[in-house]
Amino acid sequence: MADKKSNVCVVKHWQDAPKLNESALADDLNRHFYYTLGRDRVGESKHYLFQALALTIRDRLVARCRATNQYLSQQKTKKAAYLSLEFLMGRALGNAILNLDLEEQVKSALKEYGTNLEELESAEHDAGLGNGGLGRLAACFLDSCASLALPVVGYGIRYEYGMFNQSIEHGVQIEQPDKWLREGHPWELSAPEQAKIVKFFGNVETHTDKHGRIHHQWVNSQDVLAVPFDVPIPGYRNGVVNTLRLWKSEATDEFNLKEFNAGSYSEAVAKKNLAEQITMVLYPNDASENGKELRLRQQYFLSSASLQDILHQWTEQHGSDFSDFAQYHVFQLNDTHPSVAVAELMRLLLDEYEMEWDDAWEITTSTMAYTNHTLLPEALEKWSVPLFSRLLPRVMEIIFEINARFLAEVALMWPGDVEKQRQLSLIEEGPEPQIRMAYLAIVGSFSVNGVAALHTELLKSGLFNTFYNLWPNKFNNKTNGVTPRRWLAHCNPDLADLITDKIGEGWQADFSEISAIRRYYDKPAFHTQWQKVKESNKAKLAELVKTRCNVEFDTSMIFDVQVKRIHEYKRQLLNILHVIALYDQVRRGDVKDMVPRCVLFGGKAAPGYYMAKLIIKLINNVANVVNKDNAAKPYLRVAFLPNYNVTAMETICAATDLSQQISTAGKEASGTGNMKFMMNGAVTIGTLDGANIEIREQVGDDNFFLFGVTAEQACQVRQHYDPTSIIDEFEPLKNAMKLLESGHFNLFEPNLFNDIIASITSPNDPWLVAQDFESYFDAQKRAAQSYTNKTLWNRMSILNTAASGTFSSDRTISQYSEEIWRLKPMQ
Ligand code: HBZ
Repeated sequence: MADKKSNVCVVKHWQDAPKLNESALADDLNRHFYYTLGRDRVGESKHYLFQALALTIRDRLVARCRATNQYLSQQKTKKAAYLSLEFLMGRALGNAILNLDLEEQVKSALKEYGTNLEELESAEHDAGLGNGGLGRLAACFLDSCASLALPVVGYGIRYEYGMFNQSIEHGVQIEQPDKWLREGHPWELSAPEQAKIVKFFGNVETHTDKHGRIHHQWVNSQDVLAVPFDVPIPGYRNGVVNTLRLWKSEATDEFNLKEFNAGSYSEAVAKKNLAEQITMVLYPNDASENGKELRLRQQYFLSSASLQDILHQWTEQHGSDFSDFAQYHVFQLNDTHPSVAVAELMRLLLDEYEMEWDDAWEITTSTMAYTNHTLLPEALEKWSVPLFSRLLPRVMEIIFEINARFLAEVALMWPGDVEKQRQLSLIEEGPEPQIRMAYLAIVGSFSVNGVAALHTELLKSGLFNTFYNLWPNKFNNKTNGVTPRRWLAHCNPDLADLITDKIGEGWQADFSEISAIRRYYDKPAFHTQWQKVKESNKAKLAELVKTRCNVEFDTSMIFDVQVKRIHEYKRQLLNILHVIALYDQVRRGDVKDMVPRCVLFGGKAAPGYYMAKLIIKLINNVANVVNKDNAAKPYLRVAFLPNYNVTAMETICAATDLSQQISTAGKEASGTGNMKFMMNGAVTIGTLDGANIEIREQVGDDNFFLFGVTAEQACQVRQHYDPTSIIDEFEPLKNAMKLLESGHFNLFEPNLFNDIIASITSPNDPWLVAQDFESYFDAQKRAAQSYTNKTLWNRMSILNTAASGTFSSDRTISQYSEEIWRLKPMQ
C-alpha cells in the first residue's frame, strides 16, 4: 500500500533516474523554453512558457512512469485495463504539480519570467475527450488508481476534436469545433512501434485442417493502424505514474501502394482520410444513441487495439500459454460503449491464438466486468445486424454463436418458455434486427455494477431484472466518487489550506480524515475564516460571470447553481420556472420575504436535441428580461455561463452556496457534480435520486433541502398525471405559467416556447415538472431562509464538507479493486 503518512515513494526505482532537483527544474524550464521550443524571452506568448513548464514537469513524470512500468513488467502482478470511449481530463498542469509536490519549486522558477503559475495554467487547453459525468468519472478513477498505487491502465481514443465549444448567440447555442491539439499536447508520448492493426469490412473464409478443426479467416479486410499515445497519470506524492493510452487511427503503410502505382493518387489519399476519420471527433451525445456507423467503428477500434495490446504483452512473456491469463488481467467496460470487446476478445483468442471455444469463453467471462451508467432506455446501445455484419463480419458470427449458446442455457433454466428466450436474446427481432449491446456485456462479464445504491437496485428490479434472476451474484453496486485532489485541494486552495491548518494534510491522501473538520462546525472563529474563503471564491466566480455573460453577481447574495449537461430529466426547466415564479413575485411587489439570489446555469445540449436547445434559449431569454429590470436587481440575477467544462467547474464548485440536484427521481444514475459541490461546502437542494440519497444519509436531513416524489411514487403518479389541475391549484406556479404563456420572455419571437409549455402541461410529461414544483418551491424557500442565518448556514456548509469523505473516488476505486478487480497495490 502507498505509505500515505510519510509520502514515501512506493515505486522506489524512479529515484535511480538522473537527479532532478530544484535548481534543475529552473534549468530545465530555461532549456525547454530556449532550445526545445526555440523561443526568446522577450515578447513571447505565455503559451510557450506553459509548454516549457509542461515539458519540464513531464520529464519528472517520465522518470517515474518508466519505473512504474518496469515494476509491472518485472513483478507478476494482476493488472486492470479501464476501457472507455471517454476520458474527460481537463487541464493537467496544476494537477501534476500538486501530485508531484512541486509547487514551491515551480513558483521560484517562474519568478525569473515575471509570471505566475495561475497565469500559465490558464494557457492550457482542456482535454475535453468526454461528454460529461461518465468521461469525468474515468478521469477521477485514473487519479485514484495511481494515488492508491494500483496497476491500472486507461485505454481510450485520442480524438482530434473533443467536446464542441459552446457559444451563445441571441440566446441560442452555437457549436464550434474544439481543435484542442492545435498548439500541441505536451503531455503525450507516442509509441508508433507499438501500433496495432484493426480490421474492417471484408469476409470470412473457413477451412478444416487435417485434425478436423475449423479455422476462420477474416479476409479482404480494410485495415487501419492504431497508433498509441501515452499520457502519464501521476499518483498523489507516491512515486507512481500510471498510463492512459489513447489510440489514434492512421492509414496502414500499404494502404495506397497499389493505387499509387496505378497513378490513382486521389483515390489513395481518400482512403487515407477514411482511416483517419475514425478518431477525428467525439460524438457529443450524452444519452441517446444515434446508430451511426462511424461510432461503431470507434467502439471496435478502441476495443480491438486495446485487447491486442494486452494479449501481445502477454505472449511476449508467456508465449501462447493462456492458462493463467485471467489470474493476471481484468477489463472494466465503462458503460456499454466498449462492450464489443467481449466478442473481440473471443475472436482474438479463437482465431489469432487458436484456442477452443470453451477455453476462450472461460477466459472472457472471468476477465470482463461491466459498469452501467444509465436507466434511460434510449441510451442503451443497439446495432443493426446488417450494418454490423458488413463492418465486422467475423465479430458478428461470434456474437451469433455466443447468443445461441446463451439461449440454450436460458432454455434449460426456463424449459419451453419461448417468450423468455425472445426477451433475453442478444438479438432483438424486428424489421431490422438489432444487437443489444448491454446484454452482450452482461452475458460476457463476471461482474455488472451500477453507480449508486438506488441505481443498482433499479437495475436489479427493472431494466436487467431477468438477468438478475439468472445470475444474482454478478450484480453489485459501486457508488461513484470524485478525486479530492482536483476537486478540493487544487480547485479551492484557500479552503484546502484552512482545512490543513486545522486537521493536518493527511486528508489529501486519505479523504476519510476530512470528517475531523466536523470538530469546528460550531466555532465562531472558524466560521469567520470559512465564510471569508467562500466569499473570495464567489468574487472570482462573479468576475468570470461578468466577463463571459456581462451579468453582475453580488457576492452577498446566495449563489444558486445548476451546471451539468442540459437534459429534460435533469430538469433545468424546473429551475428556470422557479426563477420565473420569483420574478413574477418581484413584479407584483411581493418581496418582503425575498432573499436576494444569483442563479447560475451552465451546460451543453447535444447538437440534435431540440428540447434541450429550446431550454437553453428560455434560460437566456429569462436572464435577459430579469437582468434588465431594475426592480429585480436587488433580489434576482440570472446568468447562463457559456461553454461549461472541467475548468469552469473548478471555479464554480468552490464558489457555490446552493447546489441544485433536481432530476426526476429514478432517472439520474448517480450524479458526480453533487459530490464536488458537497466537498466544497455547498448545501444541496435535491430529489431522492442517484447518489443524492447517499449524500443526504451522510450529511443528515437537517443539512440537505429535500423535495419531490420518490422514484416509486413517480411511477404511480404517471398513471393518472394531471398537470393542468396541479398548476391551477398552486398560485406561484399558475402565475409563472401565465407569465411564460403571455410571451413576456419572447416578445419578438411569438410562440417560441410553445413546445416547452406543452411539455409542462402534458399528462405524458415523464419528467413531472409540474408535479414537483410546489415542493421544490418550498424547499427553495427553506434554503433561502437558512441562508439569512449566517451561523446556521456556515454550520451546514462545514458539515457538508465534513461528511463528504465517502464520496472520494479513492473509496470507490478501493471497492472496485477489492471486490471486482482483486488487485494488489504496487510496493
Ligand atoms: O454517468 C452519467 C450519468 O448520467 C450520471 O448519473 C453518472 O453520475 C455518470 C457517471 O457514472 N452518464 C453519462 O455521462 N453518459 C454519457 O456521457 C454518455 C456518453 C455517450 C453516450 C451515452 C452516454 O453514447
